[in-house]
Amino acid sequence: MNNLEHFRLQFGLPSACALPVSFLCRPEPPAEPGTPAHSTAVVEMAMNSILNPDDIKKALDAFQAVDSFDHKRFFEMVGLKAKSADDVKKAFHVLDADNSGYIEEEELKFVLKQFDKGGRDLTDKETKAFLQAADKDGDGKIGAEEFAALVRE
Ligand SMILES: [Ca+2]
Ligand SMILES: [Ca+2]
Repeated sequence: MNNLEHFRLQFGLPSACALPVSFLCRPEPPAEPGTPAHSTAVVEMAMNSILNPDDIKKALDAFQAVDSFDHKRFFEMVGLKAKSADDVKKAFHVLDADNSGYIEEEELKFVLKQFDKGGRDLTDKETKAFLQAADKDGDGKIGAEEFAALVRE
């Protein structure tokens, strides 16, 4: 059931296009061109241009085991901790896959895949711990400042 159908049923309205409210009959607006549709190839290139691919591989290998992820050691191993503020910012933008200006929990779960497409998903436990460590203002997502502070920890 789509939203329109749901709306119609909820308010006991007749079939949508019999309504005088013409906006309800309009088809979904087309997606904005060039927005989300995240290309893995582009992402990989971006992370690889900031960090050494060998370091990324080593770091990902080190945290293969479920629930072994440790963001402090990870950022150190991939070499991000030693990078300039500018590079850390670039990394943040790669991890903010939907360009919302924040790394949300959903993005955090797949954070290792942004370093290398062979990276595993974080478990819910790891994702929550990661978010909690970074989210100093408690809004449930990681801002650029929070990310930079976490990397430097
Ligand atoms: Ca985001
Ligand atoms: Ca936050």
